[in-house]
Amino acid sequence: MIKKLTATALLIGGLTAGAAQAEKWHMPTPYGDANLPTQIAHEFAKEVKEATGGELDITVHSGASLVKHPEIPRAVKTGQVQLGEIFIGIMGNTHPVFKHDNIPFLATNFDDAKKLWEAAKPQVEKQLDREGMTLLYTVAWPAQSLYTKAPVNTLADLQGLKMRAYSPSTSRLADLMNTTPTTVQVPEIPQAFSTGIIDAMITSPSTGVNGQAWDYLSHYTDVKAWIPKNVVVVNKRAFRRLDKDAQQAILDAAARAEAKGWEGVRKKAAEDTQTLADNGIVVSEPSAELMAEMQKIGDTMIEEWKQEAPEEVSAILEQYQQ
Ligand code: PCA
Repeated sequence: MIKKLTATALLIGGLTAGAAQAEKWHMPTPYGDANLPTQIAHEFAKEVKEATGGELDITVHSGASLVKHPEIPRAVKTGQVQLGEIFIGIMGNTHPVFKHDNIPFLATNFDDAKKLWEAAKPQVEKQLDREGMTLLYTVAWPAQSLYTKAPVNTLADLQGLKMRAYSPSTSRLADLMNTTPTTVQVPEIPQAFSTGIIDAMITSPSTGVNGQAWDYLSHYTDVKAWIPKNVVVVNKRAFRRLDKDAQQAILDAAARAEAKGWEGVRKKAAEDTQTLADNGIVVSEPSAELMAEMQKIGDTMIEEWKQEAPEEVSAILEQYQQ
């Protein structure tokens, strides 16, 4: 434990094995080191270590190397690991409040996404707390757009295709688009395309660049349908066991991570869209017809979402639309 060891640990540190008193924490993350959220996770861990004089040493296990992504929420909840990073949308079946993150056309620019997050945050914190977890920070992804192997003018061009899904909401979206949802994790995207497991996906320019989308598809239609987020959560008991200084070090580093994420993602969105084009992908604006069709699906999904948890969802929507 870390309690009240600071002065002694620092003094003895020079003489004995140094980090002997340090508390070791493990932080699984879903995505690889090339991703902005993972880079921020590494910086977060480093800042906590520095601020606690090495007493709290967080190891980031990126790319789902320690815990598979769908299992990270449970690993943090049960205290198998002390903290972890999760794509909020994958918790959509745990409680509908997490679905605020993957609703098409509810928030499609970063200012709105931030506003939506502020509206959803109290509800999300409440649910996480019930699950034994405390929210530390979020990192947004660039807006989610459509990747295909042929141009798309209307939804009819997608009919019957196998569409990648990465959350309960995106499975539902694929259904409503008359495509077949297929769950594929990020590292498996290139192989899933080349073996015909999926024909299309909706994700960020960053994930397209990360997986070298130009190797297996040709068109990017910039529908900018929603702006999802990763959340970093800590096991409540593990956090409480820390002394006040260490807790504060975590909260301070988390606040910096949150600010860095919202700023960094804007730059990433522009850069990565350019990289797709530079590598030969046809980047185009969606047709008015495609947008109208997709927005209609978005409206349906908002209605369905409201019905799932009228009280919480209305609270989020009212706060957001204020
Ligand atoms: N990339 C991740 C989550 C959202 C994104 O842009 C993915 O495709 O799974």
